[in-house]
Amino acid sequence: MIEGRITKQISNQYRVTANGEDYVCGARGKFRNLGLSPLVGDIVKVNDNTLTIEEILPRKNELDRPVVSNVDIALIVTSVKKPDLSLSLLDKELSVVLANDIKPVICLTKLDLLNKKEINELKPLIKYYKKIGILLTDNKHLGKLKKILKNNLVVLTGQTGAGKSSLLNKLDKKLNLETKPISVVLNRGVHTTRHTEIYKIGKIYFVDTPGFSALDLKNIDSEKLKETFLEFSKYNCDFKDCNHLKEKRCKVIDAVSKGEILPSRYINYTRFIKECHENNRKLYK
Ligand SMILES: Nc1nc2c(ncn2[C@@H]2O[C@H](COP(=O)(O)OP(=O)(O)OP(=O)(O)O)[C@@H](O)[C@H]2O)c(=O)[nH]1
Ligand SMILES: [Mg+2]
Ligand SMILES: [Zn+2]
Repeated sequence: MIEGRITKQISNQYRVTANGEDYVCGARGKFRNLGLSPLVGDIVKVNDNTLTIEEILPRKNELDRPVVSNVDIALIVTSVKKPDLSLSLLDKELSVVLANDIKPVICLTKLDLLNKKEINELKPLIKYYKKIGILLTDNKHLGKLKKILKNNLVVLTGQTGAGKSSLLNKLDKKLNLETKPISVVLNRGVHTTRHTEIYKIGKIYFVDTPGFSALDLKNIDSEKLKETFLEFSKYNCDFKDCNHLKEKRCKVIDAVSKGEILPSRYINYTRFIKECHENNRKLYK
């Protein structure tokens, strides 16, 4: 028996990568009966005589778009200019990623387009996100980035034009992905059906669909959302299940007014929680 990861699906066959070798395998019929289908990303046990997948190890997470399991890191590619930095988008990506038990890593791009004043305005924000425990780096310090991502399964997220493809090209010179200035009209809406594939750049495993849409708070309830605002957890409000909205003597609201919590973080929290409630209401109708 060998243990490896499914790195590609080819109709009802799977490419399993184990110890650097690829095996094309079938799957036991019992999975179908159990309503369980092997997914790209799964860690599986394979019978090396018959090349059949015998066991799927428990998944730590499972994404819909792209369809992939056991994602370790979401690399949130965030440009600081062209397109301009959007803290609401960044906070939403962070929340969705954290709610899916994926570790977020922010990679800032286009820092070269900022002047001194703009850099200085950015510094306290960077410091804040680092302080609350989010890993943050940029597309200049590739050594640091590679070290963070090493041996992990990574999905990329970030808005169009943020520099995802450019970053991958820098990490692997052979890759040569198409990059385009944002002024170019993009062929959105043209979908070519294809299966998710995991490929390797150095010691990093990437999911090939750049643009995991982390923009959906669907399926996240307000309790979970609250947890994704990591910096709130250290405040013990008078009400044990305080939502930090209109409750009296809320220590989070207190911390916002004292400048301990970034105002944009709190504002985004209140917006997202509203979105969660609206989604939940739709669900129960
Ligand atoms: N000045 C500057 N330009 C950059 C940087 N990173 C990327 N770009 C440029 O930004 C544009 C968009 O980059 P892409 O890599 O195509 O962006 P993307 O995130 O892959 O975009 P989509 O594929 O549409 O989602 C290209 O013209 C890049 O050359 C950077 O750090 N600095
Ligand atoms: Mg791209
Ligand atoms: Zn509170």
